[in-house]
Amino acid sequence: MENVLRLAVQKSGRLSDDSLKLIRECGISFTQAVGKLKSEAYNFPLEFLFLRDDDIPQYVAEGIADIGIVGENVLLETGENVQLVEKLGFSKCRLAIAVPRDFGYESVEDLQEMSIATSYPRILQSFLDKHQIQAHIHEISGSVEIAPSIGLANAICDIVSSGSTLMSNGLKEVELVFKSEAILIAHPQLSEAKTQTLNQLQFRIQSVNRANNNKYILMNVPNESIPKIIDILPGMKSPTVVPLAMSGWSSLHSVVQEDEFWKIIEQLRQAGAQGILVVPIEKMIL
Ligand code: PRT
Ligand code: ZN
Repeated sequence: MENVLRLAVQKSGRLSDDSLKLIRECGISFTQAVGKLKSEAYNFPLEFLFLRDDDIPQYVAEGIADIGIVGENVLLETGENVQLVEKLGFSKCRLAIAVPRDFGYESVEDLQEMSIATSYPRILQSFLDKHQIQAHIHEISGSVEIAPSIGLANAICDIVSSGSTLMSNGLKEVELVFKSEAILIAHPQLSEAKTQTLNQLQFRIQSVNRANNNKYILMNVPNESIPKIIDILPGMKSPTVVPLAMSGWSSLHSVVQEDEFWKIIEQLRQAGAQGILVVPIEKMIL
């Protein structure tokens, strides 16, 4: 079928579970047989190719896969010509430079003439060029964090998430090079039929991600406090206000972003809101 999109996802690793979870949350059903390289969806024009993450940008650039889910760090490092369709909000991490904890690091100038071990030589080189630093890049494919302790390099440039790997190897983070998250990429010249399927998929992904980032909130409010509460609720111009059986009180319904919710909860209580309920949203269509 000419409208079937072939999606490249990581076979097994940090991106795999969240990538497949997102596809399932989009209402797309499939089975993944152990050890199999390919699979197809039952109820959406989508096929899967399970690959190593490093190969995904090239497969998509060459059109062997139409779309792919990969870390932005991997795309940038490979430099392949693909289209960035959507940031997906999971597998967030950063590429950072770290030095031994007792190194008296003051500024990026301290990297001058250093030897830096990394699996991301291209991204590191462009960071060094931007800051006019001459350093020696030592490319290694794994266990970058042990390079300083075995005398292979003075510093490293590696992916950091919680920071505990750096800490347990006696290193400290000194420069942020690049912030990354999982992204959906596409071949730059998809056919009309495949572009339509991609638009449908992207619409579903956006609805799922929006829902995951927002909560439905309900609270009981004395009528005289309604204007104050509406002021506190970010971005909502007209929340739903429903009268309660008890006179002088209303139930107020609104949608708030989860990270904002924790900032405003205390203000809502102080303004007189009671019985606050926070409910997950399954899909959110704008
Ligand atoms: O086998 P394959 O080649 O497919 O997988 P891989 O081993 O190359 O990649 P994988 O599965 O480890 O990571 C896939 C993607 O997840 C990366 O390209 C990043 O976009 C993203 N990601 C998110 C991470 C991390 N978080 C992460 N913490 N990738 C790697 N790490 C490693 C990092 O290299 C370091 O060793 O975890 C360690 C640091 O973690 P903290 O939490 O101790 O700071
Ligand atoms: Zn890899």
